Amino acid sequence: MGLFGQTTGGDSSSPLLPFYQVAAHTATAGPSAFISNRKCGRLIPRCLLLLFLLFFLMLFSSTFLYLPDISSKVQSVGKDFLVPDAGGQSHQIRRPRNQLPMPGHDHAATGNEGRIEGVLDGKVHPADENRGGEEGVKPLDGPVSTSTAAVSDVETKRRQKQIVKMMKHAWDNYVAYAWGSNELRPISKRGHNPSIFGRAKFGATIVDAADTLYLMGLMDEFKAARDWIASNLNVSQSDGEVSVFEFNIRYIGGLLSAYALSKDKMFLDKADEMANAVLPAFDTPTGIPYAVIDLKSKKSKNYGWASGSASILSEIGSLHLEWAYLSKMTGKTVYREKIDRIRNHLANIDKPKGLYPNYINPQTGKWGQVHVSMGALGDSFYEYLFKAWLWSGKTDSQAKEMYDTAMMNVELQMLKTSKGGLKYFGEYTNGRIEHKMDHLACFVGGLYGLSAPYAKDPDHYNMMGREITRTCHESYRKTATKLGPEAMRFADNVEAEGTRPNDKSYLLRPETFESYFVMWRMTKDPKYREWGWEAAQAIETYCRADFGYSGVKDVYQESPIPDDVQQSYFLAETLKYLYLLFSDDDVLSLDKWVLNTEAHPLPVQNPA
Ligand code: DMJ
Repeated sequence: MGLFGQTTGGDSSSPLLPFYQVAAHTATAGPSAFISNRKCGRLIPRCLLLLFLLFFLMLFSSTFLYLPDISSKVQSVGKDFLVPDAGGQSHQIRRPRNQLPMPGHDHAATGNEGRIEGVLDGKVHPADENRGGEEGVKPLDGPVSTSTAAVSDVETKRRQKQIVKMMKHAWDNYVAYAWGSNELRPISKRGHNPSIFGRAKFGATIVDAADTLYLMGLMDEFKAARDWIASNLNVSQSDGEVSVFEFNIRYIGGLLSAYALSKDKMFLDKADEMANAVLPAFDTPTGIPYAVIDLKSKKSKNYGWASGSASILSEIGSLHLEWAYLSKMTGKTVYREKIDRIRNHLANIDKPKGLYPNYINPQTGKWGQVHVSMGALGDSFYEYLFKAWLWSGKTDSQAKEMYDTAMMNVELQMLKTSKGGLKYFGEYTNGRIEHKMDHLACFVGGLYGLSAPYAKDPDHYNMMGREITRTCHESYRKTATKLGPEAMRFADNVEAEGTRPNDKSYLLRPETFESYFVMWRMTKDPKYREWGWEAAQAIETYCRADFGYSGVKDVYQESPIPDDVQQSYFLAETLKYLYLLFSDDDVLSLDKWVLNTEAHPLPVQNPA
């Protein structure tokens, strides 16, 4: 029986036909109405063939008509839809659902016209090439590479450009939605003014980001930052208590670095003004400064929570680079005198088991609670001992001796190896070790690498640099987002993982990338560039919002909730280290520049 075999002379639309036959008949009656039923009745096989051809023709044309829609969907999903891996295969990346808006939907606009090229170390930075802002800011579109083989120079250059695009996205949205505020809230599109900078809008992101803009050749943006600083950054505009430490590393360090790079004296004058405003914080019997100061009233104090209002080691020990350079550039000895006094006190005081506790009383000069850490409260004290020696042209032997001895003793007391063979620094409290290492401590891998050539046992320092950096990479590798936790713990069944709610955030921190960058420069092992690229893509996937970059609250969740803060150090440090990781060695040569703990480069004095 043929398809139309039962239409025995009756009306083809006869209600007598069974339902399926009416449907079939109607289906062929539209575009193919020119085929007579009679003819079909006689030539059924040929007719069927024709019908099949028509069917495929319809299918093809409808697909064609829908194509633009499909392709625009693929475009809007971008790399998160299909990402080719190193082997050329495709796989899906999971994007956080509901929390972070999809990238690429809205971009803050800044003009791209009138650019000039930046010059550094006699090397011209191709500002036009670097901008990546011409066609709007797009998310990273590169492959997720798991290979540790060296990638080509072209690929490295491409990655570097992608980091510049990230900087543009962070900066442009800060300009559009938070200009003059300290930081940006990238989800709610407004300013964020954390208490460490006082109550006023004091442009922390502008000052912190300026040298990164300069290095990346984003000269229009650098000029906008420069003009804001020249017109608006005045101590008289400050309000409330600022952290002496944060003010130093971000403002004074940022200004000095912008001065060192651009030679624009306005930056030096501002740094001088800022440091001068902080001086009253040092008016203690020991010269050890208080933690916070009201820049207007000049009142200073310590935090009540800090071991009975003690000063904090990392804070009082992270002034040396900036203040020594400031003295040298301004000719004002007062800055140098302040830091020398702190240094001498720390050098001469008795140390429990050779360790430097995190708390010290500025009235008595005695240690507070014996808590020792390479992370929060301790970290950059160790960094500044070594870097002060480097900065001095390797002449500050007191700093180098203190560094060598301090590192020997923290290793003796606090260096541990996990069951799985990961090396880490635990935290020491009165002889007991807590098996926890902060993300903040992840700079230590790079510090070991940087200091290895000058160590008594360079091989040991190199090994430590590699191993601590590996541990930090592991803490990233083990998360759902491939972002590292704020703190990692080690126990019988726990290896480099955050286990408590407060451990699990990622606050756009730079320390792990700092170590990747330094270890790359020191060893040329391509895995550090690969690790940095993996992390950049993880940031792009999980931290990028429509209006900037946000930290996330739980790196172990596939759809982490954003914290809605774009930290100023993300522009000062995180993106700068990633940019430098994909740069040639003569961009901020480590023989000529020392980076402060906020990644603000200062020129080495009388390099050997
Ligand atoms: C930065 O401000 C500095 O790196 C500081 O030394 C530690 N904390 C942040 C970044 O995590």
